[in-house]
Amino acid sequence: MGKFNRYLITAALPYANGPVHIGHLAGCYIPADIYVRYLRAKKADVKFVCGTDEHGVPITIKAMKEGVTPQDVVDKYHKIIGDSFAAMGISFDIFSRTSNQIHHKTSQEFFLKMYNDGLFEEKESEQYFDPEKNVFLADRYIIGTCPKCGNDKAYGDQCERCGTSLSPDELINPHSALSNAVPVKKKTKHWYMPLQNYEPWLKQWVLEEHKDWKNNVYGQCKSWLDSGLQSRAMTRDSNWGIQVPLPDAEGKVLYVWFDAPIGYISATKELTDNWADYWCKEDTKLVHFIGKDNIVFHCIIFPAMLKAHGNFVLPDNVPANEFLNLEGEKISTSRNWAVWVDEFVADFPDQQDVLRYVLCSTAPETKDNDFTWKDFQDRNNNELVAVFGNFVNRALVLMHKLCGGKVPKLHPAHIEEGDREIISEFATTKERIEKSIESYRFREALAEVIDFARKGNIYLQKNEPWKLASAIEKINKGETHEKFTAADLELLQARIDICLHICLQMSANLAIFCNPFLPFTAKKICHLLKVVDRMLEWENAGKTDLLKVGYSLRAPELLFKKIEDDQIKAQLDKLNNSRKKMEEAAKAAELAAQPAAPPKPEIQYEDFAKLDLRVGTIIKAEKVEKADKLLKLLVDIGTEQRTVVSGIAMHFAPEDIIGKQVTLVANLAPRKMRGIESQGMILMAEDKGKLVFVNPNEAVTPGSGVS
Ligand code: B3M
Ligand code: ZN
Repeated sequence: MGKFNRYLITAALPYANGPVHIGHLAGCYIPADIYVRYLRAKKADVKFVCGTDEHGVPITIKAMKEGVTPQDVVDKYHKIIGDSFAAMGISFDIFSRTSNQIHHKTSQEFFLKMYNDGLFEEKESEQYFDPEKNVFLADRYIIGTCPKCGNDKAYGDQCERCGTSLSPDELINPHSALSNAVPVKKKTKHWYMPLQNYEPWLKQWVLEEHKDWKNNVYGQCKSWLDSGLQSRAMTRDSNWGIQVPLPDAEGKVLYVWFDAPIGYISATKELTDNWADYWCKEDTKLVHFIGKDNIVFHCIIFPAMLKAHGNFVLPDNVPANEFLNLEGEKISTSRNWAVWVDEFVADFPDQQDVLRYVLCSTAPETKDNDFTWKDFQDRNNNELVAVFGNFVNRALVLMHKLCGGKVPKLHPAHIEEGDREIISEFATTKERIEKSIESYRFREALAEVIDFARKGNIYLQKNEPWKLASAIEKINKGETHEKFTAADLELLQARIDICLHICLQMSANLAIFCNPFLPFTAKKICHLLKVVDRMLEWENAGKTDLLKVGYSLRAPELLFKKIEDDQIKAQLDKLNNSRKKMEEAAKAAELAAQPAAPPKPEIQYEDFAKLDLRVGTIIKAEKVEKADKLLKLLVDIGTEQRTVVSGIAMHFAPEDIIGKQVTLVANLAPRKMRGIESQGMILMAEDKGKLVFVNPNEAVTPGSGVS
């Protein structure tokens, strides 16, 4: 790891406007945690910082939707998010928040230094303004009709229905989300960072000096740099955020993407008085773990800020992941298509390592990837239970059965080729894991861990110590015809000992190898092997003598348990139901917002008098075959019974409407529907999508006229 003497590892600061889901974990928190745990095991000097991003438009929108203050929102989600990470074993050294005083101060000082060095352009521009609420409107706060798809709830920056990015000018009928007023344009002053001035340096630094960055990251940077950078406003008009520290800047706050990455610095300050060692000394390796949507901010804008300010180290790497989908669809908060971490922890207590395992093995390291509950079950049952857990369990069970509960001897004189082969795997596996982790290929590293257990199972299967044991038993009972010497017996026991000695040393190594990925499991193995957690230090990896001969170990306990079909079904049902509920709520909201039908043109009394309206009683009702919406009714109108086909099957069950009185248009020309002649039409009132019969408010004789 060469020229670096300390490590500063950051994970993106999640917006405190909602809980975190598995996409967040897979995108950056699990990879970052694996890397940090590995570094700690190597006894590197490392700090792992994170916290919640508590400014910006998403927070204020959430507050507006929930009718609470932005402060309420961030307090609530800072806690929920922090608890979720802690439960998942994400081992931050600090989980801070950007609303802290220290962060406000740090960000303002950063801004002022750049300001005093003359690094901002002050520019006036026209921005949308809400004349009723007297505030400037961020693009998100302007709502209107999407010119592409007609969605009348498109935002000024994007239409969430068709995904088009928009600018407020493109919206049809734009109005303010705060007041419904039509926004007007108004002049406002802001401080811009001329990113184009940093372009030559960025091209050199990223495109020439960081060819080692991941393809997806390098590619995005290249396309930004190739298309040319422009000045970007580093301040906003808002009342939620960090005040611009200048005298003539009332109502102006720092742009959230200006302050948020500075949050990494503030969090380090909060963590340690030696923060400057981590941020200012050239021998620090700074690594930002993020998701792909944050690449430009971490690879271009924030480095340009650090460079402009001076005295700070720059990131050595930004190993961003792509996105994780869920059951073949994009994870979506608004459609509630997500697996929320707090809910996972509640539904699968003590199975955090299973999620860590699955999210690492399917991590979207090079391209978007899919999480499915079936795959979650399969990987647990076929890999963690059947390979990893099974191997450690067999080693312990057999040792208790065949070696008296103590670590058996190795008997060097009786070692064979197969033993030597597996022993050589200890060191090579360690090297491969190191290499993969150090190049941010965590899936590959984790596959090596499981492979090691798989090799253990094969080795055990080949040596079959249980068969050797039953051979010894037979000999001792005199159940065999051949002659056996004491030396023969000794050799058989030696072979059992060697095999289990090796399997137990492998189990100890598995604890060390899996520790960065599956920390809860590593601890469990230490407990079973009665070793202290210090054994997990990386310098012990690959050693073949971690457990002392004659040392007695604990009774085996299963490391992983099978996940049953009904658990998976419950998760899929939950996912589908929650989405259904969201869709229904959205539909209901849409209907509720629908105005009553527009007025129709005036008619004369004669037009109305043409209608023969009569009260009838429904005496029979049944569904029309192969027509979801239709009911076939028999209506008694005194003089006769009429068959009426009515499109109300989605609203009423046939058995519930028998005996109900209705108003019938009795002289409507008959019409065939689904082969049934409909002899009239029933009047209905429609109330925001709900249908109600129009009938007299007390029972009348069927056939009574209505006029
Ligand atoms: N809060 C965006 C996000 O959560 C943003 C990251 C800030 S990292 C400095 O995706
Ligand atoms: Zn649209």
